[in-house]
Amino acid sequence: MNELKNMFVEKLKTANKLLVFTGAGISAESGIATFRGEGGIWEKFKAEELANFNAFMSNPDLVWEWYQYRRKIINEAKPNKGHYAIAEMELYFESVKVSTQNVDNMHKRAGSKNVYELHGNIERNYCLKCRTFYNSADFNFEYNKAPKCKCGGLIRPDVVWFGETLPMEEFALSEKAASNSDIVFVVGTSAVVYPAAQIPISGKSSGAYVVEINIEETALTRFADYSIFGKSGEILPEICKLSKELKNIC
Ligand code: BV8
Ligand code: ZN
Repeated sequence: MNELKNMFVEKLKTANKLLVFTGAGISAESGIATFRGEGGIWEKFKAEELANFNAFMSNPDLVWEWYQYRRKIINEAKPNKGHYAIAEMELYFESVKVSTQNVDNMHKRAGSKNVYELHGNIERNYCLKCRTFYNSADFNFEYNKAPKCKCGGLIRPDVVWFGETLPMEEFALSEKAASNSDIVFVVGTSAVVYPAAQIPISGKSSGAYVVEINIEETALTRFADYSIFGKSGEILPEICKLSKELKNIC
């Protein structure tokens, strides 16, 4: 075990470029429920019932209400020490990029400058008909009624639903970052949703050192060079502090 740790410290010392790939687990300590864990938001509902286009078209108010419920939780939540540690690490490395599956805006709120949102952002919405964008903050959208655009079209959340393709640019930039990084951190994801879960694997096949941070084993653990089991809100600040020391930045 110690040997692995020493290897990790060595990699951290010499690394210049990092990619941090995150999932719902990094926001758990902000009080934002994950998807698949116990107490996860999908325990009550099935993803198929809500996070897909057909569900929205057949019952727009139900799906809209679910997003309003999540927005309320996210607006009342704050980034946690894990989000802030990733933002701070930008001071100690040539580049730190974040590729997130989360739609909760927490990385940007914590100050991370290069964030690729693979599954969109719950704060943004757009009209199905004329594609006019609406920020949730600008509109006191009604809680449980899917709003209509001035053109009469239905407004939907700007998130990627099941069966929908990911934003090409965010995905391509994440793939490129994974392939050019010395270390790819994989934080708080069950790594079951594709094509997002492909990102760390692309990094690995391009020679990146893959470090997983999770409270339990996942589908990705067997790919990882080093797995650190525990809460990301506790582990990431430790890694940030170690990085600062290793780069002997006072
Ligand atoms: C696509 C946004 C091309 C919305 C999400 C059949 C038909 C169509 C597609 C498919 C199909 N079969 C498979 C697919 C592909 C499908 C897929 O992968 N399905 C899976 C479930 C099998 N993917 C898609 O549909 C994608 N699009 O493929 O398009 C296409 C087009 C047409 C037809 C075919 C293909 C689109 C996927 C995006 C779906 N949108 N969310 C919203 O948020 O409402 S997915 C959702 O899952 C979130 O984005 C979430 O981030 C993501 C991944 O989940 P995780 O983040 O990993 O969260 P999870 O709860 O699972 O895990 C949390 C982890 O954290 C756990 O490991 C836990 O241990 C850990 N943890 C908890 N606490 C902590 C912690 N770790 C550290 N510290 C802690 N404190
Ligand atoms: Zn419109």
